[in-house]
Order: sequence, then C-alpha cells, then structure tokens
Amino acid sequence: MHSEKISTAWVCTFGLPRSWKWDTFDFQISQLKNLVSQDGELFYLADFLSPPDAVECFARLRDELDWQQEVATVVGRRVPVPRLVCWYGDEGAVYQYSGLTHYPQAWTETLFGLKQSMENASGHGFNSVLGNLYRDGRDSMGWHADREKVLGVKPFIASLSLGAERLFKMRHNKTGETLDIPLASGSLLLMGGSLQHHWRHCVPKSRQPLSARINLTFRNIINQGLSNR
Ligand SMILES: O=C(O)CCC(=O)C(=O)O
Repeated sequence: MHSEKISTAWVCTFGLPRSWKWDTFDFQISQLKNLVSQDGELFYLADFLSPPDAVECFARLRDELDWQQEVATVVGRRVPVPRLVCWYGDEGAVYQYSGLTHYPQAWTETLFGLKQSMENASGHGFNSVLGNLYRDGRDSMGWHADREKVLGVKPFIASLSLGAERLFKMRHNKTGETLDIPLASGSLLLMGGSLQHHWRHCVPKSRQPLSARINLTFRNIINQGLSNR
C-alpha cells in the first residue's frame, strides 16, 4: 500500500541538502521475490513511486540535472555515447567506467530526497547516483556489468525508472540464460549479491516511437581516494 503523502513541503536537515519527500511504496526486501534463479539477487517493484510523483519527478530531473553528451573511444574511434548522462554524489565519490572519469556534482534537492527514499526502502546506503537520459528509442545502453572495484565485491544498486517503458535484458555469463524485464515508469529494480559477477545487462534500442526515459542508479563508491577536480 502506498504510504500517505505526509507533505509536499521542503524538509530541511541541518548540514545536508534539503530534500523533497516522495510518495514511495513501503516494502521489505525479504518479502520480495528474487527474479534470478542463481548467482545474485534481483528484485523488481513496479510502483515504487506513485504515478503522479513519477510524472513530477521525471519533469524535475529532466529540467534540473546537468545532462551531458559524452564521447567514448571505441577501437581508436571517438563515438558519442547513445544517451545523455550525469553523475551526482558526495564529494570524493569519483567513478571511472568505459575509460571516462566522472566527478560528482553536489546533490540537488530532488536527488537527495530520492536517495533518502532509496536508503529507507532498501536498508542500504548510497553516496552517488548515475543518471541516464534516453531521449527516444534510438538511445540505448550496451551489454555490461557494474563490477568496477570501487563498487565493492557485492555491489548493491537501486535503479529507478521514469518516463517511457524500456526493456531491461539480462544474460548469465556461463549458462546464457536470459531474462527480459520491461521497466515501467516509477519502478524500482534492486540488484545485489554476486549478480554483477555472473550476469550482464543492457537496454537495447527500440524501433517503437518512444518518448524519453530517465534512469537513476544509486550506488555506493567505497574507494573515495580520488579527489575532485
Ligand atoms: O537504464 C537502465 O535501466 C540501466 C542502466 C544501467 O545499466 C547502468 O546505469 O549501469
């Protein structure tokens, strides 16, 4: 059941960014069904955010965040990444992947409120978030696993989807077993245990005329040794 919306007012916590209260679904991980048969944990909640909050949250994030077009080097060629990205978090939560170094921008009120909701809901702490903006069905994310050293041995990642529904595909590294999960607006996907070591995932392109989608993956960077620029 959705908890009653306590307030739509700004909440101010001393020393921390003010945060926005979202109407989120109360759940306990122990009550959720693990969607993978082996080697990891994967939980899906279709309606973590209420539909009105999902719409509002999408609009805020689309307008507020500093979306960037990154360029990756693939076999010596400079190729634009097929989506826009941003990286926010605690100072020092520097993240390197695909040969690119991401220095965090300071939490916005919207992101900080979502981070708190994610932490309360999952019981895990997060110090950073990767944002992906898929402008339409031509934007995508290739096969990969989130298993960089700075995420720790068994990273726990909370992934919030907003906007157009997109397919999330998973494939087991050894058995080739596959799993397709359509990610609805307002849904939450939780990845944990040894999932990233045994499975890969992607968001393929779609031929459908799709509108935009925002995905936020809340993460915990454990080696904050790198300093900001
Ligand atoms: O957009 C998604 O749902 C997937 C995002 C993802 O795989 C990632 O950020 O590593």
